[in-house]
Amino acid sequence: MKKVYVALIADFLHAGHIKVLKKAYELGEVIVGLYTDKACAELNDVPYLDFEKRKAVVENLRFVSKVIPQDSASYRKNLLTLKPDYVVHGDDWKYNYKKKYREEVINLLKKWNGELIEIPYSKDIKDLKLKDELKRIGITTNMRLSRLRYLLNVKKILKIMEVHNALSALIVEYTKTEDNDSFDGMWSSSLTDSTAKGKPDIEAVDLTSRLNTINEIFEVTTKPLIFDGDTGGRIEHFPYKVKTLERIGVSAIIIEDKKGLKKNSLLGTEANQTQDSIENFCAKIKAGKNAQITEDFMIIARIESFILEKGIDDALKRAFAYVKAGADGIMIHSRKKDPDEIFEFINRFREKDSITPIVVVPTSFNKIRIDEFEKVGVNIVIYANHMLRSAYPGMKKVAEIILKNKRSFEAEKYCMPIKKILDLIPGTR
Ligand code: SPV
Ligand code: MG
Repeated sequence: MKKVYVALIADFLHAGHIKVLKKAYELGEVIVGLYTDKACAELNDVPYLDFEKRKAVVENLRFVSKVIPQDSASYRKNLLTLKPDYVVHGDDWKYNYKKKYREEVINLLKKWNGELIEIPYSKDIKDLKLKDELKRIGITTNMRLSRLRYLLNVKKILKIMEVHNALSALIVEYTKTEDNDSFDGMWSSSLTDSTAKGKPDIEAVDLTSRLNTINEIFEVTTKPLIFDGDTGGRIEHFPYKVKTLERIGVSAIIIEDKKGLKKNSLLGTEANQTQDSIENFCAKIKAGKNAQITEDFMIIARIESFILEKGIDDALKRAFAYVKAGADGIMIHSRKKDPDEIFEFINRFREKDSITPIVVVPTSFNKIRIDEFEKVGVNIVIYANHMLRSAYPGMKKVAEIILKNKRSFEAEKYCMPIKKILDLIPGTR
């Protein structure tokens, strides 16, 4: 009996998979290398069903004789162990981001005269299309809520992008690079949600209004969302906030250790802002954690010591106290261009705590790449205001041009063609 190897994610089993497995079965005994959740993450294709759930389905298919884990996007380890006579795959990987793994498979198979068999993939069974369909159908509240923790478990670092309305969120939902990279989730920023509503970032936009924005975003997207909870408000009110956010499917709230009238952190000491005591802030974290109704919701504590120039020892002392009080993550903020204080904090925090997720918001220290953050142990990077800041300069310019020219012709080149605007919205055509 010949040995046949097929690697699968099998999040949504479809006719394409069956076609591949059927061909493999005709060739011999089929061993499926099922990508582990981490291997899927390497392919930027984190499944909705975890490994065990996917395994339960695949191992019961009649074409499959055995399922083993493939713990990397590369086939190398499993192929060297099994030395199969055949590897079977859809021919779509000749052209897409999996090309490099295909080349590796071909070279490995040469070592024992194995053969790669490729099955033509018809357009209508392309994975991508199925996933777009799923996005159109939507996602359940629980699935969206729990997805942030799941992503934190399977990916080394998450990229979160600011959204302030449904259209900006659609852009975040669908933007993808050639190697299948995309944003992992969304940030509901207090700064940009307030600004989009024409109000200052001082907790003047109330929770109901913030929730309206989020509901509109959730209607058209599937990615998880982190909520900028400002100071969290009064300790007595905070438990209600947590429950409300959970109920609509928000994955996490970040609260900052300031008190009184909050002003935006990027104003620093220019604004009159005060930091809460460690004791009070820990009590707020605890009140939130006690109120939570799901296991997956996260309360992340944001430290403002650098913003208020209180130094690294204060920041670290607060970080450890907040984790002890139950915080599910620590966000350390800075408004300096030079990232030294941020990196020193991360290194010193990681010496004592290798588990608690660290969040950074590199608005000022914007030259640091995602891989550099990953190397030092950051888990979440939030691009906190870029969708809003990139959208409005264009609007301002066009408003001025139309007034000056007394017609819109001159402004046309700064506007997106109507057809392209329509293409931003799935289901328009
Ligand atoms: C926000 O986006 O509202 C934030 C981050 O809180 S910052 O503006 O840098 O304070
Ligand atoms: Mg904010």
